[in-house]
Parts: sequence; C-alpha cells; structure tokens
Amino acid sequence: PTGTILGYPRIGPRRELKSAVEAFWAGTITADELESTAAGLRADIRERLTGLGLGRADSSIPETFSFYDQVLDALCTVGALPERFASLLGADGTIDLAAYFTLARGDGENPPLEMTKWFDSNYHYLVPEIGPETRFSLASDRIVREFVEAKQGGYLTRPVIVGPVTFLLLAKPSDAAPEGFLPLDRLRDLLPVYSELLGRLAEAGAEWVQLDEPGLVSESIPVPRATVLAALRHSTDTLGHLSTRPAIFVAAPYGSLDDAFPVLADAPIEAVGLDLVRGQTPFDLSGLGTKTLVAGVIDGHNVWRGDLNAAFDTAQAIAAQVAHLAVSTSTSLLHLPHSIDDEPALGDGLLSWLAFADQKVAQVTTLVRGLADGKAAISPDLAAAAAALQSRQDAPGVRDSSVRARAAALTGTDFTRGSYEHRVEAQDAALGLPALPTTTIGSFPQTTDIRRARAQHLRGTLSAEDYRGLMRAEIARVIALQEQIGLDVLVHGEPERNDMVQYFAENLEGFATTANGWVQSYGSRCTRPSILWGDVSRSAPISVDWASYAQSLTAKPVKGMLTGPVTILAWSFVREDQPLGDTARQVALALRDEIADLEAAGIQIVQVDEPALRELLPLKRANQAAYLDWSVGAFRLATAGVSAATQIHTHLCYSEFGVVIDAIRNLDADVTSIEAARSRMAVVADLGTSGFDHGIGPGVYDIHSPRIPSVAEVVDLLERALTALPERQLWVNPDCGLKTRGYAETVESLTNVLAATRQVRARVAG
Ligand code: THG
Ligand code: ZN
Repeated sequence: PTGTILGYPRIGPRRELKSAVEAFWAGTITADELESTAAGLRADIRERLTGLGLGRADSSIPETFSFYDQVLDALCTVGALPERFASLLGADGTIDLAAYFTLARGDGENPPLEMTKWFDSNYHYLVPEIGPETRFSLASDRIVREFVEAKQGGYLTRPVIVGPVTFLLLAKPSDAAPEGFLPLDRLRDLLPVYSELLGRLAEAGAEWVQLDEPGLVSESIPVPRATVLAALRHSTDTLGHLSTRPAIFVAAPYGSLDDAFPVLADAPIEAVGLDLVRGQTPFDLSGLGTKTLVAGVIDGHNVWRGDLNAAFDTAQAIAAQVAHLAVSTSTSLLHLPHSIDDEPALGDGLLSWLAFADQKVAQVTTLVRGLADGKAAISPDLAAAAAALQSRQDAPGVRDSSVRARAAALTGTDFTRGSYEHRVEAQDAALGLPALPTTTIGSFPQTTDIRRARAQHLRGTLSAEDYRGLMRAEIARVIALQEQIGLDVLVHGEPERNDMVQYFAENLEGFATTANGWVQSYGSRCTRPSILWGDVSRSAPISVDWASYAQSLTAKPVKGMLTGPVTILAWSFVREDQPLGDTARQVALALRDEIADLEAAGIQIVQVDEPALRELLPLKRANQAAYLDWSVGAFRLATAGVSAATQIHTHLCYSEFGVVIDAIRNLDADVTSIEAARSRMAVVADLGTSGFDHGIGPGVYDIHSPRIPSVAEVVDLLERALTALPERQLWVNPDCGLKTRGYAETVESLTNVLAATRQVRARVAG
C-alpha cells in the first residue's frame, strides 16, 4: 500500500501567497516576481510532504497549487472564457496571469465570475458560464509546467485538475444560453481539450493524473442523475481509451458515490478515490478489479486527530478486499490550517486532540507503515492517538453537566413566541417607526485606524482601557453619522469585532481561537475558523456594554447585533463527538442569555444573523429535512425568550431561497433582510407568492461594489418591491454589512437611500 492526500493548502503557513498576490494586484511586484514566490511555495510544499512521509517519486504528492481557485484554473486550462471576457485570450491562444485575475475580479466594466460555495466546505469557487457559444481550447499549460517544475526539482508528482463532469456540473448556463440548456450538454466538445491535456502530461512524464469529480456525490445540483451518470460514463470512456495518457485517478470527495460507484468501477481508469469519512462503503469493492482504491479514511475536513485505531482497522479491512490500496485523506486538506506546530498558545491538552494538514499527512503515512510492516510497527502511534482521544473524552469542559441539564430540560414552549399579529401590535406601539423603516445590516466600515488599534491591543502595546476608548469613540461617530443621514433604526457599527464568528468564539466557553490557523475562503481571502471543542456556555455578557453605550447616545432604537447559532457552527471547526444539532442548542442557549441581557438593558431590537443557514444544507436530500429542523430550532431557541414588544431581526446574505424558503418562514423572525439588488427584487415576488407575511428588508443596493446607487434607482427598486408586497411588510436597507466599504461611499449611498425612501413614502401617503 501507498499513501497520498487529495490536496494541500496553498495559501502558505503565513499567508505568503495572499501577500504576494495582493502585492501583484497593487502593482508593487511583477508577474515574474509573483511566479517565483509561487514556485518557492510549491517547492516548500513538496519538501514538507516528503518530510512527512509521502513518496518523492511515486506520484503520491498531488500538485494542487492555485493562484486563486481550482475551478478558475480548470476554466483557464480549457479556455472556457465567457463572451464578455473573450478578449482575454491572448494572440497566442493563452490566458496569462493578469487575464486570470481579471476573470476573478472583473475589470471595472465587466463583472467577475460569480462565486459560490464548494460543496459543504467553507471554500468558495468561481462559477464558469457555459453556453452553446462557449469555445474550448487548451489555453493554459500551467498544469504541465508545474509537473515539469517538480520533476526538475527531483519529484515525480501527480497533476490534479477538476474533472470534466464536475466542471460542467458546477457551471451555470451563460446569458446567451437558451431556456433548458445544460452546461453538461457541452461535454462532447470539452473532452478533446482534456484529452489533449492528458496527452501533454503523459509526454512530460506524468505517470498519474487526478481528476476531481466531487460533483458526483452532490444531490444539490439540478441535473437528472441519469444524465450525470451517462456523462460520467462518456467522460471516463473517452479519456480512458486515449492512447497516450497517464494513469487516471478519479477522486470523489465530500460524500458517498452511490450509483456512480459502479460506473467508475467499470470504467477504463486506474484508481477511484472514496470519501470514507462522509460516505460509507455499502457496496462490494471487489467490482474494482485491478484498480487502485484510494481510501479516504483520514478526515480531511475537520481538525480532529480522531480515532486512528478505527481508521487503521478500516484501512486493513479494505486492504483485504482490493487489489491495490492507497491510504488517503477523505478530501483535500485545503480546508485545514497548515500545522498545529504554529499554535503554541493553544495549550498541550487541546493540541494533543488536534491534527491540522501536516498532522493529517503524518496520520496517512503512519497507517501505510502499519499496513506494510504490521500493526505492531505503529503501536506507539496508535497508543498515543488512543490516549489523546481518551483524554479528550475525559477533559473538563468537554462535558459540562449544567449545560447538559439545561438542554435536556427544554420543552416546546422554549422554541415559540406568541402570535405574530400580537407581536406586530406590541412592536408598533413600542417602536413607533415610520412606514418603510430604514436601517443598515450592522457593520460600518472597518477603517485602518480600527484595525491598527486592534492589532496594537493584541500585541499589548495598547491597553484594554485605551482600546475600549477608541472603540467607543468610533461607536459615537457612527451613531452621529446615522442620525445625520436620517436612518430610523441605528446600529453601533461593530468596530470591536474582528470577525462575526471569531468575536463570539473568543467570548464563549467551549471555543478556542488560533493564532495562525488561516484557511482560504476565496481568492486571497482567509479566515481563522474557531475550534468548538467543548460544551458551550456564556460566562458573562458579550455585546451588552457596547450596545447600551450606543443606545445611550440616541433616542432612536439601536439594534443589538448577534451572530446566529447555525452560522457560528458553520464557520467554526466543530466537535464531531455529538450530533451538530446538540451543539447548536448549546450555542443557542448562550445567545438566548445574551438576548435576554440586551433586552433587560433596554435594547428593543435584536438582530441575529444567519448568513450560513443555507450553507450547511446537507448535499444529500435524505439528510436535509433533519438539518432544517435542528437549524431552524436553534435559531428559534436563541430568539424565542423575548417579550412580544422586542423585535427580532435576521439577515441572510443571499436570495436563492429554493429549498430553504419554508425554513426561513419557520425562523419566525419579525424582520428578515436579504440580498435583492442584483436580482432587481425578483426574490420579493417569490416571497410574496410563498405566503411570507413578516417584515422583509430586500437590499436596495449591492454593497459588494463601490458604486453609489442613484436616488432614482433605489426608488425604482422600492416601487418594484411594493408591487409584490404590502407596504407594511417592507423595510429599506443595503444588501449586506458595510464592513468592507469606505466611509465616503457609504455616506453617499445611504444618503441616496434615504432620499429615495422619502420620495416613496410621500407617494404612498399621497
Ligand atoms: N467570517 C467567517 N467565515 C466566513 C465569513 C466570515 N465564511 C464565509 C464568508 N464570510 C467568507 N467571506 C470572507 C470575506 C472576507 C474575508 C474572509 C472571508 C476577509 N478575510 C481577511 C483577509 O483575508 O484578509 C482576514 C480577516 C481577519 O483578519 O480575520 O477579508 O465573515 N468566520
Ligand atoms: Zn450579508
């Protein structure tokens, strides 16, 4: 047996790639300098992976570097440029680095490719746009060059590319595509480019190529299953029968293959990769014949050291069933920070329970050693892993009896508020808001001064007291600004928060936060997901001081701002030793206490954001209902403790409601703000017809761009919304938080929103 991984983080242990890419964008380094930094990072990765025990010359090391995104890489490889970017194809038929980034970031006139979530990870990829007009050609040989680069450095590595079926499944129809067109219809035209690429790789000396086909495990892609399987058959037949090609390894991470497994087992390819953490092996592996099974027994998706003994037993059982076995991670390690060695502040206990990317690689190579030399050869490793697991189970804080008793005592009434009609009456009386009330989503621009103060506070060069003073001054400024602009419901602006999840994690029991645990979210953007390791509780109020201070400065209502339980879970690494729903309830109870304290402090409106509600939706339909049940339940548990007069808001960062529309209704928030400007309020009509009768704030301008909306444009959107929705339901707000915008554009934009609202109010009243 051999060992491998499906992929490795590429942002760099200290985000070196982010710095280099952003320097290139800023014009402070050249393309050549960026290329040489990237080559250095790739060389470091190969060296690190061989150091951890992967083979130097047996194709065990995958080449999964990317400057921005692996789907964008595949798009450039096959030259599938959208029409608006057709000119990015150079005279020599290739797409250069500057053009590559233009696709990701737009060019001022043309919007970039859309971005969306990669399966059930927190990584976001760029969505290809494919139509009947799309031309395919081998427009980038970067994959070949990286293989050659490795070879010249003394490594025989394994090139990796998103497979043709997944590439098309993840694409959306181009604007020019007729009704009913499926990007997958273009498979026949796309395959020749993959064929050419495989030929080039073989000529360069590649012995293996990895085609990532996670699209096969998802049931969230609206293409009939029979069509997907036929495409898979067509693709593997075509590529498999090429005369000049490397051995083909099809990897299917993030879930079980189900009925796609027999198709791959029969296909003329050489290896199949299964996610044995998310998916099971209900099927007979003997169908694989002489193919290699790449067994994803080490969880690539979470940070836990896990049960190495169980993984060994699984690997051993599989080894007895298949001709060739490679031990692997269940998914790419892209979703993990680099190494626990970079986190001395986490403490030895917690550290001994964790495995980041490098530790997962070491686990893989340990299992390979055990399979080759016998279990006794790795018994010290297995014993250490078992001891760590035991210490985790027994550690104080992992189980907190008072948290558990409280959760066990919950009853139905803890999840429900009084009737909505009654609440509306009480809230109208308490708040006295005008028609079409105006508000913002919560955050105001995070200026460099704010970021600098936080960094200084973290380093210890700014005292807690001075830091607090600076944040309060910022809050006062933001409140005064909102009064000046004329907004009806104010926010404190969240200057004290680094990140909407990490901030709460830092202030709740049961969480740890990392110093260097960066994980790529999209492009050059990263987050440091918190680690939820124990029972969650709140030892002291978190946001109450800030909110009360803001409220003390104004007669208008100030919203208390919290991140919801589902989003806190979705954007953290969560414990895997109990159902997610149980963990969600604990977080919800902590938030419920916070909301009670806000209410007691005189805060009349509390917003509980759940931008990730749809993100956590399971890929398999069979699991979706149970998910929606516990996730909606957690939100309700957090929010149902308030009086009828206290108004609960929520915010969702998207508007493609689809399967979650009922869930959103079931949240029973008094007011829900959503993204709507880009789709010109289309969602409002859908909401109306779905019977949504609570308050709704469809975003009236897109905060993702610095463009300032005109008064006329906002009037138009509001009037559109009013054709679909009664006036009493409508709120006026931007699409999302203003954290990433500048102050000048924010003031101008909000001023126009207010002017537009006044016009529409006058029209409605007249
Ligand atoms: N917080 C957390 N997870 C998230 C989001 C979030 N996951 C999904 C979504 N939002 C991803 N979006 C972003 C947007 C911006 C950034 C990261 C993810 C970002 N990061 C800074 C960077 O890369 O420079 C670093 C931020 C920091 O200092 O913590 O800008 O909002 N948890
Ligand atoms: Zn948002």
